[in-house]
Amino acid sequence: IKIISIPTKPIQGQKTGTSGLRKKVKVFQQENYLANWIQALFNSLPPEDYKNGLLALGGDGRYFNREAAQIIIKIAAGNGVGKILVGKEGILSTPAVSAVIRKRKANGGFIMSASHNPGGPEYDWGIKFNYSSGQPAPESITDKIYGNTLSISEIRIADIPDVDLSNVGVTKFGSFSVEVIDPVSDYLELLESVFDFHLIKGLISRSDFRFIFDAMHAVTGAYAKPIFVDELGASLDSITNGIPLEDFGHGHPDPNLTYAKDLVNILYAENGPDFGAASDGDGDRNMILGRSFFVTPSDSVALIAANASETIPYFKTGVKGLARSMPTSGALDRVAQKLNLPFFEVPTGWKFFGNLMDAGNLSICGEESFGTGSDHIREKDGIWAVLAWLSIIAYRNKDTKPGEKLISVSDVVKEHWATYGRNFFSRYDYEECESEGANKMIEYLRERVSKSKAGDKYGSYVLQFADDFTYTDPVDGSVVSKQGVRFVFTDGSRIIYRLSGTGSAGATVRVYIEQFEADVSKHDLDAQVALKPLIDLALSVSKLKDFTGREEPTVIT
Ligand code: VG1
Ligand code: CO
Repeated sequence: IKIISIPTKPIQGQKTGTSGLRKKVKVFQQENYLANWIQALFNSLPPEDYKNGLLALGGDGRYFNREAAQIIIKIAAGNGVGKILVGKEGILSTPAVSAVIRKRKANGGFIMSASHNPGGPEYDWGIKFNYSSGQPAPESITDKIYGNTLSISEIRIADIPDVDLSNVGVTKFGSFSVEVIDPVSDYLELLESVFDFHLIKGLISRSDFRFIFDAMHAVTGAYAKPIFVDELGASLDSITNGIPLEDFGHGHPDPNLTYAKDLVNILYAENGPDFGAASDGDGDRNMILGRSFFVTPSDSVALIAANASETIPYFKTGVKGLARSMPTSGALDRVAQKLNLPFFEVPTGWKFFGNLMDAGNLSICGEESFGTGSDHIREKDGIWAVLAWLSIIAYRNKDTKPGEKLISVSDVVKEHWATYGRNFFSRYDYEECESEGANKMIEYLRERVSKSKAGDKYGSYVLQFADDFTYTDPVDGSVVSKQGVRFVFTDGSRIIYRLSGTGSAGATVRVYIEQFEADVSKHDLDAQVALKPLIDLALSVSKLKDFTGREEPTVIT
């Protein structure tokens, strides 16, 4: 094939955030913006990681993916990649890309998504690169890519026509080829090896169990019918917003109490379904609801961990270890302690779990931000989490006869709290604040941290320590700092402040609040009520209103 060299100039600001490079579509549409980043990536990888190699490519179906896919294919060919596996119509969820990379032993893969951020010409686009184990590229690589975007002078692109992505099959261009694959089959095959589909099917087909899944017009729309309906026997009308759309039907594809309000209303209506779930833009997040009951993600991962070896065949041989991101509540810590399992606390973002998994130290992990997963792949996995929950409910109801009351999602969670205690948790998001005020607030908090000492009084709370979280990777020794300011009190309560690394405009301030409660008689309290004193403290300690000018958060989870 003929390779053309196109001269180019560095573009500022192409630094990767928590999960890939995310900007407004309009930014990516600037001349060479995406091409520069892709070429900088190839300039950053050792040649043996891609020359004549195999890469995967897919995305969540959002606006600009079609153009982007062609650009990526041509630059990959121009840099000597041997073959690219692309999901049909460019569709592959984030967990499916991870699964495909692992199964096909690819050198890596691209994910075209800005995840839970809205899509469409006026909204967001994003790109992420995953490595050969299927995990998001580590910071050592993304830092290199950023460095190369600042010195780039040439893009190497293959002179080939656009590739038709609408039919499964192989197209050859000399030594380079593109294989369009079914987005579902490799992923489904993996899930079938992880879960007992027969057990889950038994639950879903019960007439006294009603299930609903909201795909939010995002990528899991392509997976929901093949998996829940065709394989597990759910009815077709149990899938809502099941068609992936380029703008997610004007929605904000983030499965939480604010942006998945329609689903929440259905579950909280009188005589609502028994089980509800939703997933985000790229299919790696999940929200789990019971009838009139919300499972906070920090509890979800703890509960899955506590029940995994009994209810999920993949974990029958044992769970190697557990991990959570730093702001995620300590509910999982208690399970690790009780089950005597290795436990890890990592910075926000899935990339930090992969090393622990590759080293064989970690099986199940999660984040408070609706991300849950395991070492079956190296990304969080929305449908995996839904199947894990269905497995638990199915297992617990193995012997529930027709006509008897089913053991519900809320029964299972309350029982878990009674055993382990309840970690009340809430997150307040202040989206699209002025960057200046938000940065100043974090500076101010860092200053407070440096002046604080154990024993300081904060209202009725006594400080155990305050810091800005630093993580040393136990596998490769790499260190990341400034991962979130935390105030930890002697009773285990915590207040944490971070700025989001996934936004595309202004700054999003996240405040995480957590308090442990052992007393069962208090477990039924609403989290907002139970946490009120600590939330007030969090707002006053940070002077958040003064710095951001915000009276109320945009999202509460
Ligand atoms: C957020 C979440 C984080 C998650 C990340 C990617 O990051 O807090 O837990 O891993 O999004 O999720 P931040 O930096 O905005 O807080 V996804 O589903 O957008 O890829
Ligand atoms: Co996502």
